[in-house]
Amino acid sequence: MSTDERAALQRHRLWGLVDRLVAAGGVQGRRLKDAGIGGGADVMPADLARLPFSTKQDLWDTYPFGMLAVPRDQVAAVHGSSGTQGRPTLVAYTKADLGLWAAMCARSLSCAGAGPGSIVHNAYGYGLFTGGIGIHQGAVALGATVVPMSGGMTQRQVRMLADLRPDVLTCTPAYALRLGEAVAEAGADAGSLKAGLFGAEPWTQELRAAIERVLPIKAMDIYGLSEIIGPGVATECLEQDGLHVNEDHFIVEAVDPSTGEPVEDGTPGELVFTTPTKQALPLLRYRTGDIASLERGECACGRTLARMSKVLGRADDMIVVRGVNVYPSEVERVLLGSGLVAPHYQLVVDGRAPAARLLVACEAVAGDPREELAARLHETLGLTAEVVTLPAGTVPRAEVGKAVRVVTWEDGPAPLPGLQ
Ligand code: DLL
Repeated sequence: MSTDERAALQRHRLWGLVDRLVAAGGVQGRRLKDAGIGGGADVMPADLARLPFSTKQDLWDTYPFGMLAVPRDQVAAVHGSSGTQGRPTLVAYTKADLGLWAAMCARSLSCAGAGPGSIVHNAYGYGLFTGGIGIHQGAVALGATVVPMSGGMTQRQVRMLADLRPDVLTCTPAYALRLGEAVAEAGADAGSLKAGLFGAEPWTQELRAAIERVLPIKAMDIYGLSEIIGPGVATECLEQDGLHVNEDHFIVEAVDPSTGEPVEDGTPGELVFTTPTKQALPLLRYRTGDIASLERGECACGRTLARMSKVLGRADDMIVVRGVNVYPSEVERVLLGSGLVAPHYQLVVDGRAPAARLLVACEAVAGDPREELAARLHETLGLTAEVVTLPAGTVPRAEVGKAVRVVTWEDGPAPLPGLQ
């Protein structure tokens, strides 16, 4: 679709969304009225940046069903995320929303080269988490064959990879790495795989290279969040040059996280999404907390959709050590880029002493890389950290769910054996 055509579609859909929110009369409708907007006709596309935001706090305040824009009996499914801060975030879908979600995940799979008849080995967790069921429905909508593995039981996954000879692997990037290792350990064959669609957690180009070394695939990034729909909000194509945002259904902006003002294309900002076509839980300018930059302009694949960079980190994942702000993915880039350690790591914030210490736990591939890595972390990130090398295979691998990159050590035993 040309960008002009899409802009017209977005405008039309945005008006409809504003009408529905005002009519539903919930927190978002009230905010619109307070801003002097009585309906869609009052909104010009350029006005998007002055419409009110919505946040995760709104979902928590109205938990579980307070932000529904349809009667409760039209809700066909609920999903959500367990939430790192211990509070669940629940989202609702009508039948039409489930259809939209399947179509978006089908698009993502086809972006990665899958098509009717492809076999998709789906190792995202099934359940409330959107990864498993979202990709599953997308594969079915595409006319592919889905193998609903869910996470964990790695030996069985290795067996299925060899027996069913899938074309596409879908799971978290950390689990892709674990599976790749397990295939090698078992001397098994994963040679049928051509592509992987990995997301649900931040991962760097360096981790991509590590995955592509252990599995015979092109590793693509897929992004999404439950509040917006789940996986299928944005995906890389085979060019691996940014994630195409499905802008006809998810209007994207990047804003300065502290002021909320738009940032220029190419500048990292907090991603903000508007969902003009969702029914059960339509969101206006939802603040994701995810930091990435946007690019407009056609991709070599021919798609005209805006592209987002890989997510640099979540605003609330940032660690502050002695005044230096770092995202775990920046540490990942230094560690994996060095070639001195295996691609598994965990950061331990030791809060037992008054001045927090940062320990970087990893596994050396040869020799003792501790001094060298500490110097590189200091040089590249300005970060003072103690690098700790653990025996091969002992840094925790994520078998189920999202990789835990940062743990805190308050009182009690060390979170990883061998730390002091
Ligand atoms: O993680 C949806 C998903 C499932 C996306 C499978 C991709 C694949 P939530 O559990 O609600 O939904 O978590 C959403 O995860 O705000 C980001 O912080 C992070 N995230 C998701 N995808 C990526 C990615 C699913 N590709 C939160 N890169 C989001 C970096 C990601 N972070």
